[in-house]
Amino acid sequence: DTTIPHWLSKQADISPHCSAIELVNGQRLTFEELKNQSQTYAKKLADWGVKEGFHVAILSTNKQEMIVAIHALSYLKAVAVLLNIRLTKDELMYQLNDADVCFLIYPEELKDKASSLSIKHQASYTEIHQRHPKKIALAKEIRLNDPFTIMYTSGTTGFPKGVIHTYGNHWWSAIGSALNLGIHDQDKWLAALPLFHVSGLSILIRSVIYGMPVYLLEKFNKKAVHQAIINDGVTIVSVVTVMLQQLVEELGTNQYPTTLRCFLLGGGPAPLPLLKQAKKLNVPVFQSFGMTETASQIVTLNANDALKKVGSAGKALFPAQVKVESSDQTIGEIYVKGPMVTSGYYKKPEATNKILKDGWLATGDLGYLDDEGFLYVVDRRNDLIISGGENIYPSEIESVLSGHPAIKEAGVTGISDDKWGEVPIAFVVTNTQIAFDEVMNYLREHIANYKLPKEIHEVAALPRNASNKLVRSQLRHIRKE
Ligand code: S0N
Ligand code: AMP
Ligand code: MG
Ligand code: MG
Ligand code: MG
Repeated sequence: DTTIPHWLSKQADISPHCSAIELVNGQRLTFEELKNQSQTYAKKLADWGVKEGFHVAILSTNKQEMIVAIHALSYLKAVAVLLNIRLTKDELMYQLNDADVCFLIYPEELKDKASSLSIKHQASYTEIHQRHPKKIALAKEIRLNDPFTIMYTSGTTGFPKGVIHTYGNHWWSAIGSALNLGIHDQDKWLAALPLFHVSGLSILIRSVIYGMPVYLLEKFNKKAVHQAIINDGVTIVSVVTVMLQQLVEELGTNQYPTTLRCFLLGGGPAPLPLLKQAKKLNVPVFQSFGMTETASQIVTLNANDALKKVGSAGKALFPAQVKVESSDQTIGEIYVKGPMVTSGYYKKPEATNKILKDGWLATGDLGYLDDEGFLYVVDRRNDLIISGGENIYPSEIESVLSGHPAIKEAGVTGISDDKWGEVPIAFVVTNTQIAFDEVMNYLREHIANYKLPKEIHEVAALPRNASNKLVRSQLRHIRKE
């Protein structure tokens, strides 16, 4: 079991006066300040009752306090359960119960949402600040095998599963990224992606391990990102496709300064026309393939190959491997292996064993390797819809729809969408007549807005195969009839 010094304490020792966090308003926090704030916060959390091994949920937009809270939990050896703020009460309660959460932290403006959740111990950042630091010993070391974070990802069954990330998963992910992109003196990584996804969280971890500032945006806004690149010396920006699209639009016929060296693009497919346009404008896009289970990118295109392999997700990062299993040596399921891959889902050994064999993770995604070993992702895992980088499983929407008394059964599939990439549409067989608005209002109570179907079609029957299983791929054809 490998042990390293606590990474934030270590960075505060090596580069105390370097910037750890920069905000749009010019405010900044050094590593020494971040360490001090996080340690004090840890002692206040301890005063509230948080102990080693406890699961503490954070429901928050990207705020400095969120970063402080995450590091504070590591000083207590507690586990951070990171919640997607767009989810409904039902969806959040499912995750809170499943993850055995007993404490919940949130910013003041999310108080209403938080109080609707039946978690006994809950407090806003401000309320925790008002506590007295308890005199306790904080972690001086990090054991790489210990769990650090849990975040939920939906599954084909419609029930989200908690992906456990150990410190080691995050450590190796950060190292793998550095061995590909390098660490430059002036590096400053912009975080506009939510910190409750590993896309955002991984930026914080890289920051602490590299001694590099995070430029933190509370939420994505194309003008703010543009300005940060032009005026504030941001060198790397993590993006999903819908963000890159908006940024390229904002850029127009201008060029970014040469200080910008990388848009790390992940979280879903990238349309070829967008990649080609970016190439034409000298926008440095690095496509990548990764998932929550791989603690961020695991396959990434590097700078030397970016131009000649447009459309490829690249090669496995240094500590990782990728292979494609197919019967005919062409397109098949993508498997990945490496120390950044999760050891499994929280309390779900069966689901874990299903995807992990001999260290290889079955991604469920389809692709091929070209003759030089570059990965091309051609199709995603079963039925998964990715809208603006957020995952939606048809079964989640179907089970909510069929829970309505007027709806007998439902089928959901994705259609392509200019803005979001893909969006869900639904087909329902009804018992009694029901208005579209009524269905939508009912759905809004149960599922996050980004999951709401853009169309609902009433049909006489759903397409089923010989064994009576719903054939989702045929749904879109019914729509055209
Ligand atoms: C794209 C985002 C920013 C859009 O959100 P925005 O503009 O803030 O929306 P709002 O103003 O809050 O809401 C406006 C209306 O739009 C709806 N809406 C919001 N998001 C979506 C969506 N995704 N799809 C459909 N509709 C959406 C709202 O509901 C609202 O409507 P009303 O008013 O009716 O409620 C935002 O969606 C976003 O942040 N997306 C990205 C999420 C993300 O990070 N995904 C990646 C997850 N994957 C991973 O973490 C693994 C891969 C990875 O690590 C990675 C990924 C990318 C880059 C790098 C890496 C890496 O390897 O490091
Ligand atoms: P998540 O766990 O939410 O991050 O979702 C990860 C999923 O996004 C993967 O399983 C893929 O289906 C999809 N994905 C990630 N990277 C790519 C890529 N480069 N091309 C196509 N799909 C991708
Ligand atoms: Mg917006
Ligand atoms: Mg996702
Ligand atoms: Mg019903």
